[in-house]
Amino acid sequence: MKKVALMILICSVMAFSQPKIIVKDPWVREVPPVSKMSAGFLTIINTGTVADRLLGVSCDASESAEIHSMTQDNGIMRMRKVDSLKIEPGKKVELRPGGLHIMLINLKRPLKEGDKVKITLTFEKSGAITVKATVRSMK
Ligand SMILES: [Cu+2]
Repeated sequence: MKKVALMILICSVMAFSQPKIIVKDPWVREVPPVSKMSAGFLTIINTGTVADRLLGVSCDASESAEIHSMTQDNGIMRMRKVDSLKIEPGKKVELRPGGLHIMLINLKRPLKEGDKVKITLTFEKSGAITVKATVRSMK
């Protein structure tokens, strides 16, 4: 009986030591029809007890997608590919204009305000999470 109780305790502790990822407010920037690139933004929240890592992104509206950071080098904005993004427990990471973003490369269709696109985020521990992002105008 005691052994069983201990087992249950260990199992429940293990079950709690997990990341819990919530993806909020996904949206994609509207671009002119000639544009082959756009960017997606969202907030990733980890309400779990251990860190997780965003390993990759994809989008149904573009041939490929990458996680990018944006930094200013002597007044010039530069984008760099980020291999992975660590999401600490109890923390949130915001992807927003001027900072981290999801680069949508080679758009398959024009993105007009109000359109919906699917963005899939692949996490090391939480697996794949797909969200529906709304296309928004920057104006
Ligand atoms: Cu970019």
